[in-house]
Amino acid sequence: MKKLNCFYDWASPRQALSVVTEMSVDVFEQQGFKPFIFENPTVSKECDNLISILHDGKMGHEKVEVYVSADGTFPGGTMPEGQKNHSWKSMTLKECMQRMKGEFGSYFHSKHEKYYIYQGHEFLLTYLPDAIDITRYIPGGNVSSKNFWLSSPGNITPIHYDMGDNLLLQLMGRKKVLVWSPNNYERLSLNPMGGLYNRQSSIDHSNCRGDAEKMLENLPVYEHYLEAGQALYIPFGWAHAVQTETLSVSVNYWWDADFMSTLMQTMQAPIPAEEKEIQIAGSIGRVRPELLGMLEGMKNDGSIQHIMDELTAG
Ligand SMILES: O=C(O)CCC(=O)C(=O)O
Repeated sequence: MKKLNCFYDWASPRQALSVVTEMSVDVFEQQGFKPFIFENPTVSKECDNLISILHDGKMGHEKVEVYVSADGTFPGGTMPEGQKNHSWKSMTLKECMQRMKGEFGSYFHSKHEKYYIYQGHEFLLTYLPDAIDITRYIPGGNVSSKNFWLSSPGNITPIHYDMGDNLLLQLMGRKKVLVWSPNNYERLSLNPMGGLYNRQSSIDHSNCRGDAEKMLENLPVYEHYLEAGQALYIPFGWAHAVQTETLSVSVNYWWDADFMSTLMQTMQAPIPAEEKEIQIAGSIGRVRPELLGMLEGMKNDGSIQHIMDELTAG
């Protein structure tokens, strides 16, 4: 596993995330729409019984789609047809747990393969205690999807960004999470939306002595070990990578980023034009490479000034 993990070791300098214990919809704004941790003791208490919920009774008999990886990595996005290292397989949750523990029924790719209930369907959340539901804190309340994640130690979700704001809530076990600001798109070599490897980094993290080291060293990164009862806010467009440290259950909630209104507010804010794209990328964190390119073009041809004049008129 050491070989696959190397990019986690090199990313630096590490920054700590701020932790809030009192949550409300206003906290996102107070935190400048940057990533932060919400720590909730009620949730961790509720999670004490989770392992028996997963093993026993009806939940264990539910059929789930399991993401199977021959190399321990679990990339999302659109991958080429015929990917030999990755596939999806139907099985019960109980069988998935048995496979995670090494009690195989039959092999899929290799005896080293790993399993992930990856973005598992939201009906699985109905088995979980009501008290874990933190969607009441989501600004606007427009949750676009709720997902269930069951992962064994060593699984890696490589560097990528998502299309919405996200709360990733840890219910059991521990995950190591790295989060990069949108200022670092180029250094992270992120593929654009749509097309192959949609929003995934093309850094070959299995090539430890090559690209990964060069591209990630000296790149500031937020690092956090997400423990049961903690939720991580990942704003739209912030790249992240996750390594499961111990048998882990998480849920996540994606909601629509209020992207256009944030962009408008930033464009109208009384700051010099040349600082605007830094503001958008850095403090607000809702930007993507296409947008930076567009803003750059608009700055050069003076059209941002024209739009700002129109927006602020009257
Ligand atoms: O927990 C993981 O392995 C990946 C989670 C993730 O990428 C997300 O919530 O966007």
